[in-house]
Amino acid sequence: MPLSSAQRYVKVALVKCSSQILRSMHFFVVFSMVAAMAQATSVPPTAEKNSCSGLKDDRSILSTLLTVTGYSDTCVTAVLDFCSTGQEDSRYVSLMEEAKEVVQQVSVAVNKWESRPRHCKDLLDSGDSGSGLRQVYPYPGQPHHRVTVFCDHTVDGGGWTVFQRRTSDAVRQNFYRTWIEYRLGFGDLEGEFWLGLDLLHQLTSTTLQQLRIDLHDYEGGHRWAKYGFFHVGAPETKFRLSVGSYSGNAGDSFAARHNGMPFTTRDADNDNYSGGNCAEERLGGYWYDDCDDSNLNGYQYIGNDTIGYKGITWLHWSGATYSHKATSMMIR
Ligand SMILES: [Ca+2]
Repeated sequence: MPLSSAQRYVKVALVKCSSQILRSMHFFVVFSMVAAMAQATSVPPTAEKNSCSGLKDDRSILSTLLTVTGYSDTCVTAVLDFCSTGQEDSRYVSLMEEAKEVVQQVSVAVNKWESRPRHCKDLLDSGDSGSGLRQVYPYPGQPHHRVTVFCDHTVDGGGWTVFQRRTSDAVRQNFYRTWIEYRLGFGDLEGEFWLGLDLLHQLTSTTLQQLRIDLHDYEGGHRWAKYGFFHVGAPETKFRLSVGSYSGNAGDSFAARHNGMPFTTRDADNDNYSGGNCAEERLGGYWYDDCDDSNLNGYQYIGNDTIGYKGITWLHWSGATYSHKATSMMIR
């Protein structure tokens, strides 16, 4: 249905107001919202003279929505006040043309941004089935903020973004690290590494993610654990772990004990162990309880060559005194 002159003016004026936030998604959202509202309340051309009545009725809702979405009070008031002035819209024809152009440009930019891969599953879906280092854009509203991740398309259908890996390669990483190191990540993405809690929070916050953990022992054994839900909380929650819905053949040494726990490092004790710091006890950084059923960031002892609990352990497969040869943790 055609838009009334007042509704067209509101749209045009909002476009002009929007230069302050043109680079954000807000613009597109608001424009769509206003267009939808205008459409819902649009009237036949013959009724244009009284066309403000619908907007007047919706004024408080519209005003709240626009303010919350990022427009200034002044801007919103000016646009909505138009309805009570009875001005004709003929003087805004060129503005309308300009607005159309801006909207076109924004639509193109938004579509381009939305088609960028957020993680490895997006890359796989777009036809890139090669495993290895790839660039992704996981930050909503920051279309130029790219990060490098390691994609694994060799396991369980592929599309996995790896965030932790232990290997038995000659070059080993130290995993007994500080809070800031676990936040920012460390190591070699093609060898041993921890991707970083900040990024992990981001990667698990935009869409529902599964977690897959693979474990290898020194005798050629391989087992896995998969979780239907995995989320890492914001920094304010100390990167609290939400994980559940186990399947696999390694046993659940992760969700049952560690779900709901904040992260702990040797310099940031957020665990449930009143006798000390689990990160110091277990030589790693993890979502320790008091302390753990698994310790995938523990010290790289070899097999049974450990005094217990300090190695790369997974209680329900190999007990507390066996340290694994290789592990990976990845999301999809
Ligand atoms: Ca403690």
